[in-house]
Order: sequence, then C-alpha cells, then structure tokens
Amino acid sequence: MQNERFIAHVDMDAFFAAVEQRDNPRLIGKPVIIGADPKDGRGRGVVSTCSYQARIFGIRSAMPISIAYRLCPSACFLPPDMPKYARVSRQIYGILENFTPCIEPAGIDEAFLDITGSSHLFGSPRDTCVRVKERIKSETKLIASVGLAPTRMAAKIASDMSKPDGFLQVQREELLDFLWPLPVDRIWGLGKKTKEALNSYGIITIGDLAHRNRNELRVMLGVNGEYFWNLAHGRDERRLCGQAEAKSISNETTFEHDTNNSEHIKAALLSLCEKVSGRLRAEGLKARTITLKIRLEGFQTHTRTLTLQKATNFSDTIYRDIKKLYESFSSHKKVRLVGVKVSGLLPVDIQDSIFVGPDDLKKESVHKAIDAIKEKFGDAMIHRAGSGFMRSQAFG
Ligand code: TTP
Ligand code: MG
Repeated sequence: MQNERFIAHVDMDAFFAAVEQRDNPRLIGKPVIIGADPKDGRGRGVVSTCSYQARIFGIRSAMPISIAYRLCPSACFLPPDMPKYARVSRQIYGILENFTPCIEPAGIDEAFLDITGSSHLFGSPRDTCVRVKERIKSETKLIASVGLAPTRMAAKIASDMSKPDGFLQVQREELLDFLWPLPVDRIWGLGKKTKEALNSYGIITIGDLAHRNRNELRVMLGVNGEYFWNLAHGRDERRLCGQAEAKSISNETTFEHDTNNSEHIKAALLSLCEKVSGRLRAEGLKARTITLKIRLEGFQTHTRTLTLQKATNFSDTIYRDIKKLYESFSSHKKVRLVGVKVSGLLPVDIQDSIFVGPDDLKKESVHKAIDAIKEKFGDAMIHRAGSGFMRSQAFG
C-alpha cells in the first residue's frame, strides 16, 4: 500500500531494575525491586518497577512497597537512581537517532519511531527493528522489546505483548483482528472508570466499541467517544514528526448546586487539572496554553487564558496557574460550572522535560506512578481534596 506507515515502539524491559542488574552482576536472575524503602514491611511508598524475576511473585509497578515486601521479603530492594537512568535513557535515544530522524519520545524508556522511510538503509521494517534491538543490546547491555505496526497504539500494544525480549509485528491487514479481541481499556487514555461505564453497556472488547455507532459513543463519552472510536478502528493518523494536531484537551464540571464556596470550586478545579494532565500524559503531549472557564448562575460564561513559558503536563503546574486565574476572577454571582482547557499542544520533547534534570524526572515518574494507580484502582485511591461536584464532561 502506498501510504503504508511503519511505526516501531521501543520499550526497555524492566528498565530501572535492568540497569541495576547490569551494574551489579550479583543481582542478575534475582528478584530486584526499585522503589521506596520497604522498612521491613512498614514502608509507605510504592514500587517503581521490578525485575521479571520479582514479577513472578505478583509484584508490579505502583504497588505499595509494603505489599511487595510481603510477597517477596527476600527480594533486593533498591532506591531509584534517577540521574543514572536519565544517562542511560539519553544513550538509548542517541542509538535510536541512528535509525530515523522521526522519533517521538514517550517516556524515559520508550519511544515511537517512524521507520517508513528507513527501510532502504536497514532492510525491511522488520529487519530495522531487529537491528534496533541488537544495537541497544550491544551498546548498553540492556534489552528492549519492540512492536511494529501501522499505528502508534497498535505498536505500543505489540511491544507490550511481546515482552520480555520480544518483537511483534502487526501488519495493516491484521490490524483489526489484532485489536478487536483486546479488552477495551487497551485503548489509549481509556481508564478504569470509562471501562466500567462501557462494560455496563455491554462493551467489553475494542471490537465491541468499534461496532457501536459513533454518535452513540459521543453521547456516552463526550468528545472522547469519537477519539476512542477512531482508535478502535485502527485510525490514528497523527503524524509522528509533525506537531500534534491543533487541538485541545478539556474537562468541565457542573456543580450540583450553584456555589460561591471557593474551597469547593478550587477542589473541583484541582480534580479537573488532574484529569486533563492525565490525558496529556496518556497522549504523550504537553500544553503551553491554559484556559479557565467559569459559567455563572444565569448561564453567563467567561474564559481566562494564560500562556506558560514552558509546556507542561504536570497537574500541579496546571493547577497553580488555573488557581491564579480563578483568584483573579471576581464576581459576586454564584458559579454553576467550571472547566479547564489546555491547548498549544506539543509532543513530549526530550529537551523540554525528561532530561531537564533529576527533579523533573522524579516528578515525571511520580506522575506516571499516580496515573498507573488511578488506572488500576480508580480515582478514589488518590485524592487531595474533597470535591462536591457532580458531572464531568469535556468542553470544546
Ligand atoms: P515501564 O516501561 O512502564 O516499565 P518497565 O520498563 O520497568 O517494565 P516493562 O518491561 O514492563 O516495560 O516504565 C519505565 C520505568 O519508569 C520503570 O523502569 C520505572 C519507571 N516507572 C515508575 O517509576 N513508576 C511506575 O508506575 C511505572 C509504570 C514506571
Ligand atoms: Mg519499559
């Protein structure tokens, strides 16, 4: 096919743990857990990651470290060494740059590569992926798994399914057969709550979602409905190397009763900022522009916008500015609805975030851990402030 694209997703196996095993051969083949201090089972933090030997015991990223300790007290527990992982990450990105200029970083240990135009240099797309794996192994002594597919989402699922030390190719003609049997929450950005809602409508697999009417999904899920429907049909036309589409991500909440309780309003805004920033991270994006929307009693609607010096997807940064905008907005009227919108979206960029410094790295990793917990256990697990609002939906 003329417009066929070949997207590879490269993701390191058990990244932090693998680096530690490489640097201390006594750890090779053993359960190694990177994360908070377990304090003999009384530790309060979480697991960052663990070696595949530790996964046999049921240990996973974002699990409370006390549970990990209970499951495998004899494991080797190590604190994360973020500057070291950042150095290795830089080295890996350096290797990837040899294969294509078209790289989209997706995290400290993963990236998408558009290798459509690289085949004449390295053989078929499959050969290129094999070479990527080999080169990473020979230069870093670490193992990457690689998925190859016509879309980013399928490539990411393929690399994940192939782990550890895997490679899986999904051809264009097999794309829907590959996607449709998978549970619906394999779709990017589709979290636990949406999954539960969809399951209650009998939508269990990606195929179930794809077979529903697009408008029906729009009614169920707002603008996300159409986004998820397109992904379920294997449509993800965003160009890897181009800028993200000129679009925005937003969420809004209508209070059960109009309110002028600023603590309630700020709690609602914080929750919206967390949702919006979670979506940004799920889509590998950062935002430069932040907009607050306030609808007062009587349906008068106001927006306030500010542009950041540096794009972000951190919820606390977005909330800090939304709070500023809210506090500078004065009205004696009660508030009916608030919304948070981010725009000026950019793909997550190496210089812009991951390698800025250890603090940013830690933050990125904490946010990722929080997203993972929310995905697994729902929002109820992590909440910072009480929220007395009801409906939440996207605004355009
Ligand atoms: P992942 O690629 O999700 O996990 P992984 O590389 O450890 O294991 P896998 O073989 O399944 O890919 O994340 C990359 C690193 O990011 C991971 O080594 C540690 C860090 N991380 C956290 O700190 N907290 C988290 O909740 C997750 C998911 C990852
Ligand atoms: Mg990984």
